[in-house]
This record gives sequence, C-alpha cells and structure tokens, in this order.
Amino acid sequence: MFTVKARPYDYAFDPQRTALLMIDMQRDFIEEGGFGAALGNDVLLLRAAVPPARMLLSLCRELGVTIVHTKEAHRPDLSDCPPSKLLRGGTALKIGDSGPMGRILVDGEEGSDFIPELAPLRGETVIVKPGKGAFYATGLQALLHNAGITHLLFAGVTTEVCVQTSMREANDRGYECLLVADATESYFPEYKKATLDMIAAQGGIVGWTASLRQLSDACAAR
Ligand code: C5J
Repeated sequence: MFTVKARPYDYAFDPQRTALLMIDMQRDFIEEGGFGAALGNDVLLLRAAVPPARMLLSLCRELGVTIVHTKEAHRPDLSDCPPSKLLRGGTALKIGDSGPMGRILVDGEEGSDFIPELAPLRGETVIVKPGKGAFYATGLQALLHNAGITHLLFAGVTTEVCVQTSMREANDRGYECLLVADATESYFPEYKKATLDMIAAQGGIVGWTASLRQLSDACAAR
C-alpha cells in the first residue's frame, strides 16, 4: 500500500488494485487543426500537462498499475454521435468534417491519435468513447471489474470536461479516485482550479487531488 498526502486527506492505494485512466491525450485536443482548435480554444495551454503526464505514466508502469488510455472519437459513419453533439457550437468545422489532421474527432484519423509523447505501449488498453465520460457506451466498467480494480488515478484533458465527467462516473460506481493535478489541463485555468476544488470539497465528495510530486514521494517513501 502507498499513502499519498492528498486533498482533502491522505489517499491510500494498492498498485495491484489500481488503474491509471489517461484521458484523451489526443492530437484533436492538443494540436492545432483539431476539434479543440475548431471550438476556438488556445490548444497550447494543454501542453503544460504533457511532461507530468509522461512522468505519471512511467511511474505507473514501474508500479505495475493497470494502464487505460481513452480517446474521444466517433465511428466514421457518425452513428454513435448524437445530432445534438454534431450541431453544438455552430463552428465552421464540425465533427466529421475534413481538417488538416483528417476528419474531426473520427476514430482512425490523424487527429484522433494520441500525441506521440503519450502513445500507449503494446498491451495497454485503449478505450474509444463517444461521449465525455469514459464509462458511457464503453466496456470500461467490465474491464475494471474483471481486473479487480478498486482505485483509479486520473490524468489527461480537459480537466472540467472529460476528466471530471469520467471521475464523477467512477465515483458513483464506487471507485476511490484521485486526480493528479499537474497531469491534467484545461483551456480555462479558472475551470481547472474550480474542478480541483470541487472534487476535494465536502470531504472529497468526488475524490482526492494530489500533485505528481506528492504521488511519487509516497511511492519512494515505502
Ligand atoms: C472535450 C475532452 N473538451 N476530452 N473533450 O470536448 O475534454
């Protein structure tokens, strides 16, 4: 067991019963010409999370934590994309349209790929999700259940959209969740801060937050 100095209080986890959920570290959100940029966001803001997320991945691989990478992407025929999502935003480039990295938010296109720094290793699970939450319309819950996972570490983008949605879904399913604060990022710094505060408020109503340093210190101290 490792015990992390976390907010709102210490978080203990057994690596054998823990999974890392690396949420949506895709070119579509982090690079120019993808979905995030089409929505008018400054995608460079998300790059701050890349080095800590890489370190977190290495740490979890060393500890034998189960690694799960998610990507938000739709089938080429868009049959898993509700019309509401397709039409939302009123932007020139929509989901399924062709952009500089192929069709926006479509699985198999360049933009849907993970950024090279965070590419999954062979044997690591990739979950393709049509929604913001990693549990909605995916096999994630069965996978975690079958692997005996009780604790989840969260990282990725964006903090208040897919990361927070997935963490709330996990919390309601009984998982003990910790968000690694510097390995997640938002296009809106104030929303990131608010999300971290909301998660840990009320005695950890959604879960725990800690820095990568706090997590790695706990693992080194054992
Ligand atoms: C968004 C995500 N922001 N991965 N997706 O649309 O957070």
